[in-house]
Amino acid sequence: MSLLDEIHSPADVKKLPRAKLPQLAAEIRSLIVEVVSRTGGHLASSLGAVELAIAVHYVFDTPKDKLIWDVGHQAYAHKILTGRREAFTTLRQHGGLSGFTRRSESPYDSFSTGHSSTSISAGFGMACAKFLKKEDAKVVAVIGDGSLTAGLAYEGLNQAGGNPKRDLIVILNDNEMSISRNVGALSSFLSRTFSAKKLQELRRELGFFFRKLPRIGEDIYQLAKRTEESFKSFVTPGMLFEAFNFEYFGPINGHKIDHLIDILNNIKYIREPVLLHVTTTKGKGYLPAEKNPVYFHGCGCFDVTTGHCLDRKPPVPTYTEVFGQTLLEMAAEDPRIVAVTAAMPEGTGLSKFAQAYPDRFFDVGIAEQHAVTFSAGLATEGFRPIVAIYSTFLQRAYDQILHDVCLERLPVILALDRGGLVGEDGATHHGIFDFSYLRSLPNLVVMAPRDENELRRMMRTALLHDGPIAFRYPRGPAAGVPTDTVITPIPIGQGKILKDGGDVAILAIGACVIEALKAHALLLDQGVQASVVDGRFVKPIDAALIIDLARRVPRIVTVEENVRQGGFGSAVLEALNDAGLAAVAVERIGLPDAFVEHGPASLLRAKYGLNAAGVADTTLHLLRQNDFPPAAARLRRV
Ligand SMILES: Cc1ncc(C[n+]2csc(CCOP(=O)(O)OP(=O)(O)O)c2C)c(N)n1
Repeated sequence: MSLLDEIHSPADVKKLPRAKLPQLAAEIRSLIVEVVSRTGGHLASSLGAVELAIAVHYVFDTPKDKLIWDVGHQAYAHKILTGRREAFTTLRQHGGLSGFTRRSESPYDSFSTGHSSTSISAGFGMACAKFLKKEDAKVVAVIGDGSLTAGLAYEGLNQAGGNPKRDLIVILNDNEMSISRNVGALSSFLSRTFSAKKLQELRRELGFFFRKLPRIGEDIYQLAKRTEESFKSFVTPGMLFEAFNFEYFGPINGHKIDHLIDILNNIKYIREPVLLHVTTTKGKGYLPAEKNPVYFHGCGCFDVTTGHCLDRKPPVPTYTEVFGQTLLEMAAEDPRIVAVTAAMPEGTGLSKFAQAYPDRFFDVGIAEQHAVTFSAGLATEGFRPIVAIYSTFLQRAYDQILHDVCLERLPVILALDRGGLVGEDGATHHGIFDFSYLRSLPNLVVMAPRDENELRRMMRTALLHDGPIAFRYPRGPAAGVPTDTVITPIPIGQGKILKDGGDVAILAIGACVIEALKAHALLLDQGVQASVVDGRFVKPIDAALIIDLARRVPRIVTVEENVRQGGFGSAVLEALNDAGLAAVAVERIGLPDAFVEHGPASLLRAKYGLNAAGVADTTLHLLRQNDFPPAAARLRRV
């Protein structure tokens, strides 16, 4: 019988003798590999944190003591140990366990996560609350070295270190990797652990030597020890955290459960901020993931024996690939083009650009705010920075877009990847707010391509535009249309009528246009002649086209993969209202004023009426409600 069968909560872990814990770790690893091979997920990060999860639950009294996993993508072992072993097979499935930590999922998930670098701030908030409530509980925040590249983490360290009476334990899980190799001064600082280890050996040998010297030996030893302490702080990572008033311990091997437990048992009694530096191997225990941690950071389904990906490669390139390839082509012609990513060169399709133009490529770490203001700086000097960031993560940089880019009309190009529903990563990752949050900013142009050819044209449009401009495109395969060899720009603010029918007009934006075109065919089967318009621009919207259309076809359906409030449909309503056409019947299809759960994107699209059948259904509903046709009862649901 396996040990895991007996583990229903951390209390059961505590019952195990320490000698059994490595076996427990091995069983957890097998379960994680087996399940993630079928569901996809953040394999390498979670495999690296198995011993850490066991040790923390062994030593601390969770959920009374609070445990926060930064990002939450490495918390699979934590889920398995905290009563979710059986449900673990539903990981990232619609209705199943989330791929991140969720307060609504378990009392052991102290904080809901998904976006990085929040753990220290949230943890310190909890520590202060415990202090105010006079509750004797510990707060432990586990953060990766990648997540420690974000400014937010330092804001937390700064406040926590300035209030030494509120104790907080930060565990730095250092695997030298973000999604790709970690970048910047911090990562080279942390990797000085080798010299730290060497230093410890040296200290031991010297201490032994000095103490053996007759009479003066002890004095020399004490002097050397004091000097060494200050010397050590120059060459070890401890210096940084000690400067923040954190008591620093480590670096220790994060796969040796015994050591972890010993040190956690010691530091849990320290009544001031503590940082424990733990070194781990990303993908630990599963060779394919150890060898290729970038691929297995967030992978699809794979064959456990070979580690080979089982997801079929789509027959057409993804939007991300088209973006990356087109940027390469454009950069060859235009030396002003520079590319900026916030720790996601692979995810945003910029790896080839980085290889071809290392001097014109900037990975700034998980620092979206900095990425935008840094790009504003580049733009003031005549460069054309393209900042490629997932729609959901660009939310972090709202004020930088407003204050540093739009206010100054700087020609920064925002490429928002993963716009719309992203699927299994769920509520923290859907890119469904960008139309609304960008549309309110003066001077900013906001576009969304319906297919890859339009994406390329929008990239050309952006490069020719002398001001801030954004385009957003979805996750996954493009539409599969042929692309023009000569890329022509699109006049700013110009939509396009793709089908001209007099019964109803469907105004769509982005990839929804393809669904609208399919809905057009479904409606024709029902005897309905629909116009289909590709809005192309969320801002400035093509008001002239919309008003002209509304005068001819007074029933309008708008379609967008964005929340309904403040998005493309709202822009259409405003344009109609401004033109005195408020009486036109408008139905807006989009996402509700709620957070959308995780699940396959196709399923979510169907659920929220964003696929062709949904668009046709809503259109028929609008027609039924607006006296069309006279024999409205004949209209079937599709
Ligand atoms: C604000 C934000 N930007 C980007 C990401 C995407 N992302 C998820 S995990 C990750 C790397 C985290 O590295 P680290 O903290 O070292 O954890 P590891 O996966 O190496 O264990 C990134 C960039 C994110 N979750 N949040």
